[in-house]
Amino acid sequence: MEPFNSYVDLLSGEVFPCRQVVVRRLSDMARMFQDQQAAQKLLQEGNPVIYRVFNVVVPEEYGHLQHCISVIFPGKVGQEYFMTKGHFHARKDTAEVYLTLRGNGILILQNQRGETRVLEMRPGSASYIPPFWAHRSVNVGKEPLVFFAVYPAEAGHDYEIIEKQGFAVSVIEHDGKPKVVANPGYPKGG
Ligand code: M6P
Ligand code: ZN
Repeated sequence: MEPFNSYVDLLSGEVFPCRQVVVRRLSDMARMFQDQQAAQKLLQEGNPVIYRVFNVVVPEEYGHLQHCISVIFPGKVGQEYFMTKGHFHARKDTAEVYLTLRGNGILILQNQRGETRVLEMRPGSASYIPPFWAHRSVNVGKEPLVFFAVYPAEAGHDYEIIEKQGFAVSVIEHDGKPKVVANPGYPKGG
C-alpha cells in the first residue's frame, strides 16, 4: 500500500481525513460507573457523549500499526470522572503507546492477576502499556483529554472481562482533587 499522512487538530483532537469515528455515550457504558443513581439521572437529562475515537484505518494485519486519537470530554458521573470503557487486547501479548496532547488524565492499568498501576497523562507524557495489561483512561481535568495511541493492528479489543468485573480502582473527585480509590464492587482475589 502507499504511504500516507493524517492531520490532527491538536485542540479538538479531530483527525483529517477520518473515515471511522467511534462515539461513546453514557448509555454505552452506564453500568461501568459506581454511582448508578447519578448515571440514571444523567441518562434522563440527555445521555452525554463521554468520548470519541478518531481511527486512522489501516489493515488489521500483523506488521501494520493501528493509530487513533481519543478525546475524553470533561465531566463526572456522581464523583467519578468520565473515562473510557477500558480493554485488554484480544491478542494479549501486544503493547500500546499513548502520547497525551492536551488536558490532564490518569491512565489505569491492570494485569491478569488484578494488580493495578496508574500513570499520569499530561501534554508530552508518552505512556507505555506493556503486553498483558488492560488499560482505561480517565479525564481528571476541566478541558478535553486528547491523546494519540498506536498499537499493533492485529491486537483487537477484548471488553468482556472489564464489562464483567471492572477495574480494581476508580478515579473520583475528592476535596476538589482526583483520588484513586479501591473499587468496592471488584471481586476479591482478582
Ligand atoms: C485508545 C486506544 C483505542 C481505544 C480507545 C478507547 O485510543 O486504546 O484502541 O479504542 O482508547 O478506549 P476503549 O476501546 O477502551 O473504549
Ligand atoms: Zn489498547
